Amino acid sequence: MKTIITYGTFDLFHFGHVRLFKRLKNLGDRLIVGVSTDEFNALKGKAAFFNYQQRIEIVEACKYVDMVIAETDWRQKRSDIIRLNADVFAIGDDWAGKFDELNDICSVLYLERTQQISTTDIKNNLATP
Ligand code: C2G
Repeated sequence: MKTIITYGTFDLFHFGHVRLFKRLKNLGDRLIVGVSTDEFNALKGKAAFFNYQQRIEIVEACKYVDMVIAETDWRQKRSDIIRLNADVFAIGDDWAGKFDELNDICSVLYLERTQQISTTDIKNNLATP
């Protein structure tokens, strides 16, 4: 069984996230998603609209997702990949090159982001009178 793993905040879940998960699931048999906790988001300098429990409820409901784990630390990826026997670590290309050091234990892929959509754009558009 080929396992894919990815990580993110996934706030205001949108079709860019869905298209990422769909592509990731098509790469293998099992997709594991690490969802950033509210505390880790603070470390990332992000304030999500939905809290951690709400965001994992939404991500778990996505038909492409097989397992959700908590992302609490920048350094957990290596141990997660080993513990969960992940074959591929993949993430959007806004992170291109940032996780290459994982390529001694799994394939590392950076997938093109979906254009014209982002959580930030949604927030900004809703905030504009
Ligand atoms: N994404 C995408 N297309 C978009 C928006 C987002 O493909 N239009 C992808 C991002 O590239 C990322 C994932 O969706 O792979 C989640 O994006 P965020 O929730 O913004 O996650 P991020 O803050 O990048 O956190 O340790 C890794 C970090 O937790 C990633």
